Amino acid sequence: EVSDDERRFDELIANEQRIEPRDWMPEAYRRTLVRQISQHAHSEIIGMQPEGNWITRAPSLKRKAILMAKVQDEAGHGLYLYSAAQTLGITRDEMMDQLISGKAKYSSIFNYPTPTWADMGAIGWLVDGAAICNQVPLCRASYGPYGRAMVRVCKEESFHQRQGFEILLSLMQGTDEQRKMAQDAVDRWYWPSLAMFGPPDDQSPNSAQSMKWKIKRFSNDELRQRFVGMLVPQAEILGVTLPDPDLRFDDETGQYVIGEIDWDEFFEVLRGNGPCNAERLERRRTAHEDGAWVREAAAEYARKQALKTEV
Ligand code: FAQ
Repeated sequence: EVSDDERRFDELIANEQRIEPRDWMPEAYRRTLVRQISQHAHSEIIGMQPEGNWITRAPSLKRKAILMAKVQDEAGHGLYLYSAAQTLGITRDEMMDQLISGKAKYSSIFNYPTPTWADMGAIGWLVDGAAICNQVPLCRASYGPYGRAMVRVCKEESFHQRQGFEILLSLMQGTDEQRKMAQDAVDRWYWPSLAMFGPPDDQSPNSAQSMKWKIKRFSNDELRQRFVGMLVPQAEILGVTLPDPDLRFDDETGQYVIGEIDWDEFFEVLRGNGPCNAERLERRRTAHEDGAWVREAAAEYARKQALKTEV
């Protein structure tokens, strides 16, 4: 027996209209959104660390200013997304507890180290490039606050992607040593950036339902394909080699055929065993504890302001 509420929800989805916070929604839809949006928010916040590592060592004042702006954008995206998740009934404290206790997932990509300056280029080009491919369709997600948040986030991500490309381009026009550094960073980030799109479609338990609900618009493999198609001509311009000897364009299907992704490595990273998982979480935990006084002061200020308006 389908209730009136449910019928209306199904109609909104079928008509490409948006679900808003006060609308009735199935519990599972709410849960899926909280899961995806909070993981996305956590990714932005943890994602500040690999690049934060280079702010004090950027090679020029200009590079430093740009990198600082980018990392601040990521903080903004995180807060924006936490707010979107809060419209679904979860609190910021609950989400933060899930993150620092290690229960919450965040993107696998941020558990890899950034040993050289070229990593800033590779992150911008590959990681932000993958983020854009994944997030542009999310601008049309059926849940209003999430879709609208994605519009602004995507605009900023495209600036991030270009700044990464430009870092790599400068290095590739530099000395042999700089070119080697750029290629080495691309070699290390290429495969993990392909894994960002999530497991292959036949091992993606959430995809089918999320696509029915029009949260996701394309499957993980479809978006991965689109990403590789975007990278190939850009790699040519840069003069870097994508580290996949099996990569080729298949004229029959009109698609790129890519080599085998190391899914064992991906699932190990998800289990907490990537090269930097422990370090990333520890950093976040310490920052959270060090910031306790700010939260207390803000709460106390709010309490006093409320008292003032009462009299
Ligand atoms: N890492 O059934 P599916 C950025 C999990 S961009 C970790 O396919 P779904 C910008 C998945 O959660 C990065 N876990 O799941 C930036 C699920 O586990 P669960 C963030 C992953 O949700 C750039 C399980 O595997 N972007 O931050 C990953 O339908 C530079 C099964 O997977 C987003 O979050 C992974 N890579 O599809 C910042 C985009 N992939 O929850 C700083 C929004 C999958 O059942 C610097 N999210 N899992 O326990 C999405 O589009 C989707 O959630 C997917 C996964 C596509 C990530």
